[in-house]
Amino acid sequence: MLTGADWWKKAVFYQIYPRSYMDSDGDGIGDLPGIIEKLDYLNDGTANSLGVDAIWFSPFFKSPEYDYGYDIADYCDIDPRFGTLEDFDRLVSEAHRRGIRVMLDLVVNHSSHEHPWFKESRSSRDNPRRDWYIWRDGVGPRNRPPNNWRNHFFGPAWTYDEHTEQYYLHSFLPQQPDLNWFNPQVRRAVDDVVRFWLDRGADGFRLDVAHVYCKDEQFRSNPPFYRRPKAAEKASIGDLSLPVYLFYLLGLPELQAKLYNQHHPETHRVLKEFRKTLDEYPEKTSIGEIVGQDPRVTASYYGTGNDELHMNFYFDLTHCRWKAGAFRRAVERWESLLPAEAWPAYTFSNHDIVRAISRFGRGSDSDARARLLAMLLLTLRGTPFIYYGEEIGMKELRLPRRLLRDPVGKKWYPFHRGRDGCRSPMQWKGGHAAGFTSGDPWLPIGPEAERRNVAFQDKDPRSLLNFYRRLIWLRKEQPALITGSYRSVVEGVPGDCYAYLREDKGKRLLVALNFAARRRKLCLPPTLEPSRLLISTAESRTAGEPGSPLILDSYEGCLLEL
Ligand code: TEU
Repeated sequence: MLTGADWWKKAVFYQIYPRSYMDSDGDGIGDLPGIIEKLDYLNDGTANSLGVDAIWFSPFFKSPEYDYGYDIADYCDIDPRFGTLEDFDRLVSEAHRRGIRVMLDLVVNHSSHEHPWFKESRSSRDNPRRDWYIWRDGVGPRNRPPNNWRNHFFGPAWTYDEHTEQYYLHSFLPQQPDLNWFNPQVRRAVDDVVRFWLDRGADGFRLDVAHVYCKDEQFRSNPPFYRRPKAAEKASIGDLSLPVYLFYLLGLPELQAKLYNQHHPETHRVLKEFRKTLDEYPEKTSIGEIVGQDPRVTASYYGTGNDELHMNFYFDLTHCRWKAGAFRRAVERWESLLPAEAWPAYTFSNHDIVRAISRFGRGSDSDARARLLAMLLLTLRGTPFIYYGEEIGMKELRLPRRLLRDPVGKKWYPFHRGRDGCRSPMQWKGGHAAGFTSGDPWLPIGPEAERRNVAFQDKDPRSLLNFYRRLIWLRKEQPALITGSYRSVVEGVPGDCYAYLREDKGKRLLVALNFAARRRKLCLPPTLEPSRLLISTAESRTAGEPGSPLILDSYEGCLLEL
């Protein structure tokens, strides 16, 4: 197991969506015993396994599943669909035995409306837990919601409760009431939850929508989207994919600039307290899901002097157009904005967005592009997060409306099919339900499962899976890829290629990525002449002599020693 206070900087993380990973009891829903069965696949200590060092689990706590686990009804228990606390303990010890750390999803902007805290809170206006959530009177003769805030999925952020004749706030579904982070008792209760899991062996947390915790205390209405403050560091139009740019520009789906219901300064104080608790325990870590239009704001969640979150996702990279320069500029922007001691984290996929291979892929180019992205992800300076199935090139599942499970998809279909498409069951082998369950899987199996599965790719040395394995194990032996500095190389590099140096104690590695569908020649300056090829995405190229000038095949990426 990676040890030391900085283990997470050296680690490769893997995200599991527990509902969809492995079902051990045939009910069509993945579970903890199923995950335990697959831990050897993730890391058995040899290069035959994927070699990941940590898993982030999307929530498996007690939940009525209006938002599939992101609505929690008991923070300190496992949902019976997934198993028991004993299964959790076994998961931790079996994972640790294999050198795999365990990261839990902390979803505390809101709870489920079925959480006992909320049930008490809504029971009467003078209940001691009333102020644990955010209750306001309606306004005007027509008893309108307290302000114009919209929730992040669809519709108003306020729901009227007939029983006590007040509105409560929910930044997501009405079944996800927001906790009141200005209440010190709430902070203590969440701190207890954090300690409960740390004491039970968890190695850290991913913080769900941490930028939303605290809201304007005066509950001012948000301005319309066209009056949004200018974000000086926003990625240029050319660098973001068009839908994402429009999403930002129009403040979709709310058509408002979320000025007063996110990124409140008090949230930073909350996160500093959270960090103090983590620091009482040895070797713990955290990563924030901070969504913001301005990367300077996202960067601020590292705190001052690294006293907030250990890492924050940088989603700009996820939303780039397929252009070498767009990726390069996005990385450079993040590198230049981060405080010196802040550690980047990168990902291309998660349970909320279209799978990268389908988002970036074009027809028959998809697999080559997926390999290139793998090389980028695993060679940048920062901690890589792989989403389950990414390593076998699982593609987005496209569902008709009647089969959608995600409330976001049901609402926005056909403009947005929701998030079911990236949550389809892990594809283990050919045949029934891709080996995920002996029963009926809760979501259909993704496309091309007969070859996009673990068993099939395990046997093929040229498969994407084996490429991931080689790259991950190679990374472990190259300190320059982990602690080394990052520097873009532009001289002699064509515009549709992206190259960078990773340097550590005199050891210099060059990463050269060709984003074009055609061959490209790199005329590198003599000081950057590669001497040895470590690995290429193209199986036709064998390790060793790099050749000069360096010619990259279509979508080829090379990792070279200088
Ligand atoms: O996501 C927050 C978030 O902003 C995105 O969900 C986004 O709004 C959405 O995908 C638009 O389609 C986190 C979790 O990752 C997500 O799964 C939860 O649904 C959400 O918080 C609420 O807990």
